[in-house]
Amino acid sequence: MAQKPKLYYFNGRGKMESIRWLLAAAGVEFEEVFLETREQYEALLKAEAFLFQQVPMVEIDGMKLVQTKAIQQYIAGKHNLYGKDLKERAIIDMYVGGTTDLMDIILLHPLLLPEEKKRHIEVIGQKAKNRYFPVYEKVLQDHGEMFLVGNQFSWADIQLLEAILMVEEKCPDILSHFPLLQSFKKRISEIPTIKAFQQPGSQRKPFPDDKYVATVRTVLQMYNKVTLG
Ligand SMILES: N[C@@H](CCC(=O)N[C@@H](CS)C(=O)NCC(=O)O)C(=O)O
Repeated sequence: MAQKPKLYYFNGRGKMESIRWLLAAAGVEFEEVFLETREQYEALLKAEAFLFQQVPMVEIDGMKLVQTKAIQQYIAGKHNLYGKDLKERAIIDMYVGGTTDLMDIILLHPLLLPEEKKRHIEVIGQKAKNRYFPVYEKVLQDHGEMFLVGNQFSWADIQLLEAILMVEEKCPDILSHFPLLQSFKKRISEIPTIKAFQQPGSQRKPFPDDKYVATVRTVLQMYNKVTLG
């Protein structure tokens, strides 16, 4: 039996969460190694576990894969979540690029100074409402299928659902202007593997708290302030 993929990251969302979503949606069981201390991270660096001295790293099929996008493309391709041809893959990459950009804005949130967080939530809501969600609403309207690309469930659908849920955590009414995204969310959430990943006790991670931020800062020796500028 093939070994389960092993994910090396912090015990929190960050750049690994979309990889967890992808594996979970594909119905793949995985193991996790959580970085908790500087010593553990340095030992892994010394063992040359991470090609560019960075995580996420995923041990899968005899490889130690790094670079989030490369990891996702491999998993999506392997599990038939990456379109039927080169054109569909390009469109999936484009849609995933949009949701990644939106989620990258949200990833900053826990690192910001407390006095900047309220303004940042407004930025998240405004970017979702005015830039990203209208695009996916229009795609669903024009394309007229159950899924974003072709007529087949793909990585683009998984990541759009993840992005919707992330924005809703900070801006609960965000979908009120997007009826097709509302039905999309409902439909995709019903897919059994996705439903299971949203149940308590799954390997899905909660919104980062102060403890998570402190661990990341200690392990990476990252003591700089992050501000909205
Ligand atoms: N381009 C990489 C960036 C990975 C990255 O920035 N990882 C951070 C943690 S989320 C890290 O390991 N930082 C340590 C460092 O850069 O020295 C990817 O997309 O995976």
